[in-house]
Amino acid sequence: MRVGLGLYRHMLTRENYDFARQAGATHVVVHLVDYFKGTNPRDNQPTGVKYQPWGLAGDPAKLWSGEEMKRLRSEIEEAGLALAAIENLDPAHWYDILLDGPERPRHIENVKTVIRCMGEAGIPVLGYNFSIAGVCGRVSAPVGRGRAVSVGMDGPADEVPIPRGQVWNMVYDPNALPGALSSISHEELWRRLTRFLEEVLPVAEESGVRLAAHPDDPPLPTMRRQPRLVYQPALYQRLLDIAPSPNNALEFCVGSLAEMTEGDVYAAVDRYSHEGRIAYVHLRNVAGKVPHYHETFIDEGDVDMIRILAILKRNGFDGVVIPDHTPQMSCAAPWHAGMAHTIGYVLAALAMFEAHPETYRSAGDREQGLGG
Ligand SMILES: [Mn+2]
Repeated sequence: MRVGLGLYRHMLTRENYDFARQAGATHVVVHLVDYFKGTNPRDNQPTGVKYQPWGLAGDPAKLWSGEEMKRLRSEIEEAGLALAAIENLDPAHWYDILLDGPERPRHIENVKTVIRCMGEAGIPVLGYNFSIAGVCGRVSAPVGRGRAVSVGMDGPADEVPIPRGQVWNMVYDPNALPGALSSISHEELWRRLTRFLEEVLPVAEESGVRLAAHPDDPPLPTMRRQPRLVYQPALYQRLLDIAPSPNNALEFCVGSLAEMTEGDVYAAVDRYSHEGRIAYVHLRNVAGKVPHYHETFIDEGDVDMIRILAILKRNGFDGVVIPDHTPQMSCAAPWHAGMAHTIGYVLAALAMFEAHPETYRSAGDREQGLGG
């Protein structure tokens, strides 16, 4: 098991690579989507308004290039780290795959090109979130330990429809006509995902890139009058069943799984790490389940994180674990402090496993065979 740090686009600097190493990470996961274009980049998470889009999507005519990826990889390696994954596609490059619109054939080519470039640059994992509404409907409030500002839900979300020109909580067409997206069914969303995987997975296999699906955050059956895909653990299995390929994998988000109203997060970790379907892990603790929950620091909340890490260790998981979001810590660098705190906790657990193997050897025994 390796420990990594996820970095947003505006954080891809030598200073942050050094920070990652100082905190004890050996790997980084990078976001190339700029969520904060036209917004205040000091905010690491959307705050306040529930349905404020993150920002303007990228340039639909300009894909991320192989040169850019190779340059990024060498910068990261020069800093003594490894580039483990790119997390998320830019809505500008694939919105009509999600929406089944007229640009879909071109957008399928876009994704294939991105995957081929990743293969050439030696970047092994592409995290994605097959979601129309995206991460939304949550509120920020000082409800964390020590009045830390944290995100969560305080009841069912208002079903505010998505304006045209937006998808996945970003604006891809600022000049879109007025009006809202029409609702589709869950089966239609699964049909779109299945077509996407059928077309793109062969290229991922040829390129040596694993596609890693993030579950819905927050995991509710619908959001903004659109269906969601993976809002219960059994739906993760449905996604894997579309194709048995090892390149059809998971960006396993412990926090999102723990927020789900059904299933068991330990059983899911055990099953998918045992089966080798986890490309990388988002580690986050939470208190409560949808639609009443909030994100917590790693060492509190409902999930026994030592047990999660012990199951991964026992199953020989050799991928990367990164901190997901954390509550903001009251200091000059709220995001960095939360990341360092989480990484320190994970490193302590891993050191304990090395020194005292009995602390992980029986982990997962209770989970074997339960399924996810
Ligand atoms: Mn996550």
